[in-house]
Amino acid sequence: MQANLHFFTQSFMKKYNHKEIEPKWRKNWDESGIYKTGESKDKPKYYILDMFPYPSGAGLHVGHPKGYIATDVYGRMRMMQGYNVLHPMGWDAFGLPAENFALANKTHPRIATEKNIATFKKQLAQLGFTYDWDREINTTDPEFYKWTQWIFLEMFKRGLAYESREPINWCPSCKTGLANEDLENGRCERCGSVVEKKPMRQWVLKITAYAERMLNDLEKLPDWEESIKEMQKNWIGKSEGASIKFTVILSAAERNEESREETGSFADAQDDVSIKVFTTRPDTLFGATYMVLAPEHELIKNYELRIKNYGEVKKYAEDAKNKSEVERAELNKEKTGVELKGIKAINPVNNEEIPVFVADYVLAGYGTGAIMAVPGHDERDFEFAKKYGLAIREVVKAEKKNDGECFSGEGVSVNSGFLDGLTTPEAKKKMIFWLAEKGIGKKSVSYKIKDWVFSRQRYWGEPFPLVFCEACAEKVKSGKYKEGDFSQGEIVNPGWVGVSELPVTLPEVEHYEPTGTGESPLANIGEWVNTKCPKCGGAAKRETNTMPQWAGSSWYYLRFEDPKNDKALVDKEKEKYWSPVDFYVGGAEHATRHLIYARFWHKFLYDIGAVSYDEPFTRLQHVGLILAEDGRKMSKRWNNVINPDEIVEKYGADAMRVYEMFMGPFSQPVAWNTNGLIGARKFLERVWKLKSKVQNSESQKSRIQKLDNLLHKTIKKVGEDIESFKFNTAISQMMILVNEMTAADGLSKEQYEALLKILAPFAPHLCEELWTEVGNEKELESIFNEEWPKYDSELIKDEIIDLVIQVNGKVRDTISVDAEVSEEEAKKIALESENVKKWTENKEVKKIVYVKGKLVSIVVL
Ligand code: ANZ
Ligand code: ZN
Repeated sequence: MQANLHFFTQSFMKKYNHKEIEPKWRKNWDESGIYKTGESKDKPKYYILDMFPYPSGAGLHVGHPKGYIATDVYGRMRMMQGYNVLHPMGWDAFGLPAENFALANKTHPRIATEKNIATFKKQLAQLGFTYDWDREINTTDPEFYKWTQWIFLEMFKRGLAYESREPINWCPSCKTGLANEDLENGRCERCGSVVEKKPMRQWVLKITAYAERMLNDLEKLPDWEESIKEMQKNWIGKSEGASIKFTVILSAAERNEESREETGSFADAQDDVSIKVFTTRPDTLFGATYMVLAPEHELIKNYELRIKNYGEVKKYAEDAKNKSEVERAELNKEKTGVELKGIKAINPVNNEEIPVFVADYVLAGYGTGAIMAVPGHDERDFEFAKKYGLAIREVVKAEKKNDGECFSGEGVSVNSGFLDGLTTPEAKKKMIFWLAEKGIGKKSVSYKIKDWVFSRQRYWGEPFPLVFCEACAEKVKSGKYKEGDFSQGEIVNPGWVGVSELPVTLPEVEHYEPTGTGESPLANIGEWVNTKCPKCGGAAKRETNTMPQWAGSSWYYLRFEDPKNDKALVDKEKEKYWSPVDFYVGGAEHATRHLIYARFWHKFLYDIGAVSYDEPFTRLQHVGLILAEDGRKMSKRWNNVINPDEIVEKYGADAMRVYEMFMGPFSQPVAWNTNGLIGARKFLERVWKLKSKVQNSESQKSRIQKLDNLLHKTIKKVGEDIESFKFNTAISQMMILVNEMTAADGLSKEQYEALLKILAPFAPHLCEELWTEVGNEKELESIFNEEWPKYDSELIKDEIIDLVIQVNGKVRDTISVDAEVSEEEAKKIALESENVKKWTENKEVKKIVYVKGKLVSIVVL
């Protein structure tokens, strides 16, 4: 009999075999369509989104899916909580990475991209995600980029896109212009080359028109991480101050010279020559003892004849152009510069003649590209003045300051005439008032963010829906047209005409390598370039630059709400139902790139009535990197990449999912560790084995009930921890529960099922399997159709607690008492303790304090 029973249990104790379970359940989910998302009005919606990947040739490594697993866990919990969950996936497939890969592998970017997408999709599929693939999108699909072009055109129509020839960042290796957001410490973010400044024709989007709103509306985002909001604030970089005009004159020596030659004064020859500066400290104007121009400042070029040492100045300016902006702005670097001999500026507040320098610590792209230097109160000016022996004047009194140091804080104005005695904020106001009265200055705001350089000289991007027409250019320039003939964009950019028939598809080319001449390879395809002007029917040429990689990703999240719509980028009703994205998860590196661009486009779409909310993402969470076992970034270069396919094959997708969520706090970087993965696998095996403990016999009931306290505590904690993305502590709590369950004599079916339900978001395949094994084997049933378990607040109360008793701050006893003990009772118990009595006998009790559930503190004299 005994032997028989043994045999019986053995045969029922199938081993946990992920290779059998996992594909089976994925097939089952596909067939039941459990993850298909509709707009069911009877349920609350929840839109959870991963930042979609660009499908690189290398495929996924184990770090990539970390965020996807997290959103999957969260989304599954929301499903079980009764939400209609949208959790989609797609491909950000245009742009340099895809194109560089294609070039290196000598394949057309489209073919390479298709292949890469297939690989990514296969790899993602085996991790058991809830993605509804009916909603898959791909930014390189003409049906998708039609709407990217449409948005651009709407911006163009309203004058928010303009053609510019300003020097921009140029990557000599990627052979394309770049936006500021594409740089990392002055280098190309993609290839690491030092970026040059190069004047180029390009399209620019007026993101600065939205700077103020993007800044202010950060306040509408309480569920964004503070650190990311702070990065956006700094990137937008709003400074308030004043702009001030300084008149430029000939230096005294030159003036004498000129009057002798009777050639007239500088001012006669050049009316109103002045330098405009932006300053955040107008209160320090009395301390401005010299001025500095950026090497690119136009006054330098324009006054070649007036600058006595022009050769030296020019050489300095040329050299400066080879330095990166970061290098130039470096606070600690040795300051250099050259005085512009022959001219001076006049400080308007005291009429002093002050020298003018060119120096590379002043940047062309910020403020006005010129500064008033106040060496007494600006660190960089201070260093410069010491080096060149320029006057340093104290005009702000610090409360405490060491001699011979520069004070850049706020204080009280001194040596400043009508400002003396005023605090810095008062003095700023008064000075701005004075400047405005004289007509030489006014309140001014400056932003660090620059308009978005939006064209690339590459093949693999969205074509611009624009043509250039000479005839229309003439009409616009001559002004001989009726109102309504041209849009604002067409007037701002004479000759450029919008193509309203979309999409403008990317033509096939034979050579898609960048030309390097500043023209995209599209420029070589005559039959595509030469076209008809949609406005006047005359001969026209297409724009041959393409859009940057960030274009499609600036609005893709809207398309998931209605991916197949060919009438609009998103249907109004569907948008109202799904938007905004409730939870957005992705890499922190996007804080000042994608997330800035997307907020900008979204606000624009809001303004033109295309969407109904003015912020796209309600909650935002960044993912901490998974590093290689050696603690370095996973990279082919270090040969330390771990491929998820091998992990899934050997340990199973569920083990990998549990492990990645257990590795450490979600937002922190953490190194991969195979032992940890094995630990996760063992945990799942214990859950598997627990099945054999499930019993229903009445006689076991009381013992089984002892588990309920821990079970309900675990239900509570797991729910709360998933909510706040603390997956690691959720899992460790489940491990504690599983240990207790393993040690217990038995376990009820309800208890086991509750465990399966809260573990299911992490280990979906395993839990589905066990769920049917314990008797829920209806066809196409799923644990994810079950309700998320609720905890019983009565059951989570601790019955007995340890009450600590202190006398004059020292612990004298610890007593086990009922958790619900009253204050009066607790005090009584404390005073009656023998250990306590020793310290209170013959003393006067001054005070007794009870801290609920923890402590009685007695003070005696
Ligand atoms: C006079 C002054 C006195 C300044 C003083 C500061 C302190 P933020 O806060 O970053 O906006 N500045 C203006 N344009 C510049 C440029 N193109 N390149 C380098 N520096 C520039 O910085 C504003 C301050 O940076 C401005 O205020 C100006 O120096 C300098 F006690 O003007 B200040
Ligand atoms: Zn035309």
